[in-house]
This record gives sequence, C-alpha cells and structure tokens, in this order.
Amino acid sequence: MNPKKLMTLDEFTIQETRKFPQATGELSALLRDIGLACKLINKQVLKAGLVDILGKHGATNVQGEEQMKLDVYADETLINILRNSNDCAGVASEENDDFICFGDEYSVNSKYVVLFDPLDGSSNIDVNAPIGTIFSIYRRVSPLGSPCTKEDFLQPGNKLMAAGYVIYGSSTMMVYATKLSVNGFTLEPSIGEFCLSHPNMKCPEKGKIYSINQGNTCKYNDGIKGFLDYCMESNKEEGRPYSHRYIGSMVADMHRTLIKGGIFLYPADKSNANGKLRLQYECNPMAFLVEAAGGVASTGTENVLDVMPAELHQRVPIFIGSKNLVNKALEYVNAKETVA
Ligand code: P6P
Repeated sequence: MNPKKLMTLDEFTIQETRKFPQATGELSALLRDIGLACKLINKQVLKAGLVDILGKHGATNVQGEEQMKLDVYADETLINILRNSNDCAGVASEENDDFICFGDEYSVNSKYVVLFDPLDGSSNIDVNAPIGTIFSIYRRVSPLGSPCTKEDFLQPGNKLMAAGYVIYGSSTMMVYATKLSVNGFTLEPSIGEFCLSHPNMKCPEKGKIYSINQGNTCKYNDGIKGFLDYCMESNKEEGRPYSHRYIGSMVADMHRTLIKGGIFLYPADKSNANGKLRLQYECNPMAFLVEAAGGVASTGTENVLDVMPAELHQRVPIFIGSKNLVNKALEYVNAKETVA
C-alpha cells in the first residue's frame, strides 16, 4: 500500500475537524478513543479460539442473555478507554442495566455521551461468524460542569452527532457516519491503524437482498408474510429477482446491506411486540448511518430516528436499507386490512 495514499482514522478525523472552524476536536478525539478500544477488542476476538475466552462467563446481562466472556471484555474495554479519555461524560451499554456517569473533574466538562452494544452478535462468537461493536455519540443536554443525566441517553436518533460500528470479520473495519458522510476504515494490522478504504459510502437505492429470520415467519403478521411472499415469487421479467441472506449478526447483515443494498428487517412478532433489537444502541446508530448513506429506516409506523426513547433498553421493530425494498415492505405492512 503506497504510504502517500494511506490516510489513517486520526488523519481523517483531524481533516474533517478543519471543515468546522468552531470545532474543538473533541468529537474526533472520541472517535479515535472508540477506535482504540475496538482495536483492543479485535485482538481478543482474533484469538478467541485459542484461549479460554469462549464459553459462558456465567453472568447474565439486563437482557437475561448469558454473557460470553468476550462480551464482558468488550464492555469493560470500552468503558475504561472512554472513562480515561476526558472526551466523554458517561456511557450506556447493552451489558449494563443503567447508564454509567464518569463524574470526575474532567469528564463533567465533556460534551458527549456514548451508547454502545459492545459485542453485537455474540452468539456467533464460537462459530467464527462476523460480530461487531455498535456505537452512538450524542452531545449532552445536561449542563457542562455537572454529571451527565439519564436525559443525555434518552435523546432521539435525529439528535445523534455521530454513529457507527466496527465489524470483526474477514477484515476488521470501522464504518461511521456524521451528518455529512459515511466513511469506512479497514484495520491495517502491520501498523495497527484504521485506514480509509471506503470513502463516502452510499447505500444503493435499489437492492435485491432481503435479510430476515425467516424461521419466525409463523409469528409474523399478514403484512410481513405478504412481503416475504413478494420477495419469494418469481416473475417473467426477472425470474426470481430477490435473494435471502441472514447471518444473525446485525452488524454483519447491516454491513452487507449498506454495501450491496437490500433490506434488513426485524419486525414485531407474536412473541416480541416491539421486535428484538434495541433502539438506542442498535437501531438508531444503524438508522443514522444508513440514512446518511442515502437509505431509509422505519419502525413500520415512523422513522426510526424520530422515535422518542422512553427507556434505555427499549426495543423497536426495524425495516432498514435501500429505498425500493423498504418502501415495498412498508406497503405490505401498512396495507389497509381488506374486509374479508
Ligand atoms: P435472531 C444478535 O443476538 C442480535 O442482537 C443481532 O445482532 C441480530 O440481528 C439478532 O439478534 C438476531 O436475532 O432472533 O434472528 O437470532
């Protein structure tokens, strides 16, 4: 790789800061902190098969899910790096019941709070499928100089300052969005830096891949079933136009959807009235990123980014990706029930 063409995450965020004379560089520093934490997580993920880091940690998280040791390591790494960064007032995580206010003399003056799913898709860890870290960055609404409050973490997605994910897959990539653009950085292990590899990413307006846990079909309503029938029917012009892909790791399914187009959907069903995925650290960051890339994200009744969060771990249904397939799915979901 020609060193002249190499642009690291640090160089990129510093260049982005220069576009805003009033910017203080704190957001850039925060993104670099998250990048550092994810490089440490990546190191453990890569050797997960070799050391006794697999298997159940024994504890269970607020979701009642058994915590894999890597989940706990990822959570603690992000919390420690952000606590010591002076760039963050506090965090909230899938793995912790409540938010964590850092509260020290430096952090109380930090402008931002971070929410994250430290290791999304962790049930895939021991089958070596891609997993990831998902993060959201909000500017605080509580006064600087005082500890952060719950309100800082219950802002709607349309207030996000930045959001993104790191995917630990065949290569390790950080993809993040600001309101301006979406950019992807691939980890170059020989120098330990995330390097710009996917500048100005766009979600294709039309996609041919639908991604859903089809095993839940018996629990879906008729609108979802109708959309799945639409995706599975063949037609004269295109034959069978759509393909089904589902990894069961949101970061991996969303990374493919962002790059190749299509729709990822986790609807409500008979046993999950609000779907399964969490608004504040799975759906909102992905919705912010996909919309910044030109895609769309809906709960089925409203834009994901407009949902006013009532609690930290609330769940929402999600239909996200290319405009053509998301709008087609919403047609079926919102079709007026025909009178029998
Ligand atoms: P299901 C992983 O546990 C996760 O939170 C997301 O990463 C993923 O999209 C979803 O759940 C998979 O859920 O019910 O299809 O196994």
